[in-house]
Amino acid sequence: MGGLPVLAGARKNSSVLTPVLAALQLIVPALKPRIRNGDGRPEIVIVNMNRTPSLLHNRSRGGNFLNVAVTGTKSNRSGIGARIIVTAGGRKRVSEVMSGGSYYSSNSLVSHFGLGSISTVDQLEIRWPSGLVQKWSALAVNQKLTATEGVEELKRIPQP
Ligand SMILES: [Ca+2]
Repeated sequence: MGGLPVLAGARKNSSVLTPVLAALQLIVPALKPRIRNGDGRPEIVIVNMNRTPSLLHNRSRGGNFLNVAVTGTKSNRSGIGARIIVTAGGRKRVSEVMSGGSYYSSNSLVSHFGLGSISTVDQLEIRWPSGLVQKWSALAVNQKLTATEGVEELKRIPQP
């Protein structure tokens, strides 16, 4: 792999991951057919100091999922601090949009919810930093939704 350790899979739609994957695909064209973003199996990219990046390729079988991106209007545009609550299969899953993780690390601004064999999301709730709370119900799985603060309609992007 020409100095690029591929340890485990990758996808294209993450705002953080996309530029890194584009760079990786320029470096190692052989990776291009194998790296797919938004397939419900997230990858991890490690940007090593003074060395080539490492890609942790997710080769798991995967299951159903929902990816949620947010755009603030009254709150900050990136939606940092928004709390996303997904209720499905009798359980609640919570994610909070954060700008960073630990030292020299960053998280995707798109929240990923793994749902296994669950085929419908009962409810999606977003609690915006401004205090606004929005809810949607009966949503399909295996798609990326983009919610804009204060806008009732969700932008839907089917995923491969
Ligand atoms: Ca993937």
